[in-house]
Amino acid sequence: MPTLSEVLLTALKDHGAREIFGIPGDFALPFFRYIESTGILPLHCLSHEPGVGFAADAAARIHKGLGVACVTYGAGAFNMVNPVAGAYSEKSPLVVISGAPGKGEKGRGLLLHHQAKTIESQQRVFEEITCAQAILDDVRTAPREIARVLRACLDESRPVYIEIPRDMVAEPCEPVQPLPPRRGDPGAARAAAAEILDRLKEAKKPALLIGVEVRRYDIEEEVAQLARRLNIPVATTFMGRGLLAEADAPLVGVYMGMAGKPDVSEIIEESDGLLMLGVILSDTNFGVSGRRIDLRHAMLAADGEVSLGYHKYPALPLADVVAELLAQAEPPPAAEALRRPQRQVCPTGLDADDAAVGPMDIARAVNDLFAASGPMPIASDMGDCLFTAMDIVNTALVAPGYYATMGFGVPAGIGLAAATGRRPLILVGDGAFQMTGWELGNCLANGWAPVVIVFNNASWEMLRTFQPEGSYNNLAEWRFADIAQALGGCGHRAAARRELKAALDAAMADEARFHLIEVMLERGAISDTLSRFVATIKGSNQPPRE
Ligand code: TPP
Repeated sequence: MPTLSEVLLTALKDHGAREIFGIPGDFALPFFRYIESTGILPLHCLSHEPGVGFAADAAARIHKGLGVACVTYGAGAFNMVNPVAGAYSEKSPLVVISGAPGKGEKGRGLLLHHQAKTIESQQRVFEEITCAQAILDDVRTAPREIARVLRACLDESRPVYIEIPRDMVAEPCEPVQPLPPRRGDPGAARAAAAEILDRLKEAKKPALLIGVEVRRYDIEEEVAQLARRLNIPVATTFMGRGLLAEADAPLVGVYMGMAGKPDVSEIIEESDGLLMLGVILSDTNFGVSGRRIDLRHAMLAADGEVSLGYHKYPALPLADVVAELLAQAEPPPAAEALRRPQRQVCPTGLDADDAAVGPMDIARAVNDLFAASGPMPIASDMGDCLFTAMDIVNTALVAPGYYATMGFGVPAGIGLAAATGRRPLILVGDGAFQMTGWELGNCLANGWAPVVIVFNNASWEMLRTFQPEGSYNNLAEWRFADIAQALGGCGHRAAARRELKAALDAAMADEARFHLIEVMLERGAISDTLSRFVATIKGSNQPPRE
């Protein structure tokens, strides 16, 4: 009979996991030995648990399946609370596996090292930010527990928590029988789809707004097909940027309300039949709309239910609704011209001169690069780099667009490299790089060679835009390019546009190691999108007028 460790690893693989990111500790070492000796899934060790969590989250996002982060009890797992909270809020199916004290070690009357308050404190903390939990302390129930938790992870597209006591890893255990995906009532799906299609038919200006769940449930192709069949314009939310990047769909761009492009805002805000698929109703996706969308009249399929105006169809998974919409939607009449909305026009043609680089020059340079060498998947941190990414041509993008944690970019780029085998582009501010940039030191040994653009404005610039007077927003000028070589990569400092172009060319010519391009930006030089975003947020945060 296999061991509990082998059973867990095989179940992870059967549920779509492709690799494990981790950092061991004594409570996790016995399980790590099994990860390595069985070779069921490759293991990538990083340097700090936040990096582990972000990398596994990004892998889950790009795989459209499970990401796995494996850590030790207490000091390791608590270090990962922030990335797991982010994955929960942004609906990323991340499996947290934590080693734990052995069953025989509990109840000795001694406090165990890494214990915060009680032995169960860690589990209780993670209960708040995961959708299902299991403690594998009984081999008779373990296969069912593993099946339940992994099914929930995929069905809800949220993190789950598995704790494995260190004296259980070698126990013989029956294999896991995977559970079927959760389905909705077919009658409810038919009725909801019929009602949605009726409303769309009645509308003079129907439109589709799509969000991250479309990728999480792997239905991008179906949604693209639906948009073509309905022949209506599609926008993505801020968080959904990158969706339908490779699909043939009437995509108009990213909806960001008053902070976005006016033509896209008009299509969404003036629609009298707005269908939102897999959209998270967050302030970054919607607050910037200045409440110009009347959510009471919009149609929303997300979070496992469908809301149509004042009534709901509960327990209806997004994939079921989309499948039924596709089954019922009639193709547009032959006479109707197929909508080919103009895709977003992104800035190109960097002048490689001696002028100082601004954020929009970075977008321009990257667009030129993608036009010449093909697009790369992008991992972006929070900060102006993410707003700049809105002017980069639509390509696969992972970013904390709603939860907005810093520190995501570099480890998420590593997650993309490990998960896809492709070379990613990482966009990161200097403040965020200070948090997790060291993880680049793990690239050489693993064969990852990201191209990293650090937006170095010696500042927490996003915060400065909200509160310009605070001197605490000034950062010291770290010389990031200089550390690249010591970490096994190659560094470039670019203050002039000519230097930026040369650095990108050098990075593309060398795929053997990571390239860190430190772009020197003036404090206060921000992207067009960030300046609109800040103006909008500042406006909407004003106290209501009497
Ligand atoms: N800590 C975390 C983990 N996440 C956060 N979002 C913040 C603090 C608050 N915060 C939001 S933006 C920001 C801070 C501190 C500054 C970001 O600075 P940088 O990465 O240099 O990007 P820039 O704003 O300069 O573009």
